[in-house]
Amino acid sequence: MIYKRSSTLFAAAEKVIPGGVNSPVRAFKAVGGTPIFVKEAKGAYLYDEDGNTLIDYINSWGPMILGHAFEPVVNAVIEKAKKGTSFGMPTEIETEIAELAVSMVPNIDKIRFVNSGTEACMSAVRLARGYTGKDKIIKFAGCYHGHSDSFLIQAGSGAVTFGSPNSPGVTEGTAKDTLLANYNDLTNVEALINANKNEIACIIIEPVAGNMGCIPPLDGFLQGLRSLCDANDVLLIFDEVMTGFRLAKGGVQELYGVDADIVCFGKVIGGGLPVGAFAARNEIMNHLAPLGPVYQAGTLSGNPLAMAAGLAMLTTLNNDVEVFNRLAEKTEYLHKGLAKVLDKNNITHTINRIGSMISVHFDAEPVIDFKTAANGNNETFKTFFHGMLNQGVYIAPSAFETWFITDALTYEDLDKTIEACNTVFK
Ligand code: KE4
Repeated sequence: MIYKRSSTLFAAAEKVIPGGVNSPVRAFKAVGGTPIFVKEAKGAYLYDEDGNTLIDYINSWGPMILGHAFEPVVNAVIEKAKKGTSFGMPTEIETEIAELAVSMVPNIDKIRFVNSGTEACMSAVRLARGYTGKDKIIKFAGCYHGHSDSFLIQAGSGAVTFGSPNSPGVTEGTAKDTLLANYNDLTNVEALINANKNEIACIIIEPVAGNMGCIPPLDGFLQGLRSLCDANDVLLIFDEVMTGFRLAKGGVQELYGVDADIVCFGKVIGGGLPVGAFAARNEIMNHLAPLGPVYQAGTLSGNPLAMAAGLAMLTTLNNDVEVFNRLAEKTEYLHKGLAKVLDKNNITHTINRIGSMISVHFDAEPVIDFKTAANGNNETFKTFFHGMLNQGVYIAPSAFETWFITDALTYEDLDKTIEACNTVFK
C-alpha cells in the first residue's frame, strides 16, 4: 500500500494542528508510521487519499454500527440542514429521540443530550456528587471516560487513599477525589469503599471495558458492584458510550440484567454526529438545572442535525430485531477464523469478544484487567497492525482498543480479514 498523499497531508496538518490530529489516538503513536487520511467511506469500506480501499474495523470508534454513509442517517441530516443548523431553542426532534432512547433503555426516565462522551461522563459525575452531597469517585484502571480532569488519574501513592494526576494540568486537588480500583476485583472496590466511608458519591465503570482492549466483566462482578453501591449509598454509573445501543437495544443493563443509577451514552446514539447523553431515573435527573441545582449546559446540545442523525440510527436499530444477533454472529465468525490462523501459525494470543466488540491480545494469559492487558507483546501487535493495513484491513492502531464490528461487513469481508491475518504470520 502506498501512503504518499496521506504523508503529504499529515506534514501539512502537523504545521497547524498539534500532532497533526484532533484526537491523539489517530496519530498512530502506539504503532508507528503515518496516519491514514480518509477521503470518504461507504458501508464497511474506507477510501483513503491514496486510492486504497480498506475494510474498516474502527468505524469512527464505534458510531458506524450500520456502516458508513448509512442512507437513512445521511438523508435525515440533509433534510434537516435545509431548515437550519442550530437555533439554541428547543425543537420537537429532541423530544422524539429522547422518548425513543427512554423506551429502548431500561431504568431511565429522562435523558440529557450533550456533545461528546466526555461531556456525558463529566456531567454524570457532577450530577452524582450533587445528588449525594459527596465528593469522591471510584474509577477503574484502564477504563476511559473521556478527558475530564477527574478521569485523568492514576493510582495514588496510598492505593486506598487518593489518586494522582496522569496529565499535566490536572491538579492534586482534583486528583484527591478520584480513587482508582482494579477491574474485575470486587475485593479491591470494597477496600476502597471501607477506607473512604460515607465519602464516595459514585462508582463509574465501563460495564464492558473497551479501552484496554475488550474486557467483559467476570461473572458476578457487575452484580457485586450493584450490591456494594446499595449497601453504601453510592451511585453506580455505567459508562455505555461504547456499549450503549451496540451490545443490545438496552445496552449492558439489558444484557447482564444489572441496573445502573446513571447511564452515559455516545458514539452510536449520534449516528456519527457529535452527540453524548446521560440518563437516569426521575429522582436523580430532576436535580439537573433548570429543574434542580446541579448546573450543566451546552450551546449545541440537542443540535437538530445531530438529533436527526441519532434518531435515524436509533429508529433503525429499534425496528430491526435481528441486527444485534447478526452483529454477534459475524463477530463470532471473525473470532473463530482469527483464532484458527493464529493457532496454525503458532502465535501466542488470546481473543476477547462480546457482542460486536472484539480484541486480539498477543499474550497467553486471560486478559481481565489493565495489568493483564498490558502484558501483551506490543511488537507482535505492531507487526499485526501494519501487516493487516498493508493488505487493506484497518484495525485499531493500539493494543488497548477494541474492534467495532459493523453490520455492513459481509462474510466475504470477514474471510478476507482472516486470510490477511494468516498472511501476516505465515
Ligand atoms: P468522547 O469524548 O471521545 O466522545 O468520548 C469519551 C469516551 C467515554 N467513554 C468511553 C467508554 C469511551 O470509549 C470514550 C471515547 N473512546 C475513544 C476510543 N477509545 C474515542 C477515540 C478518541 O479518543 O479519539
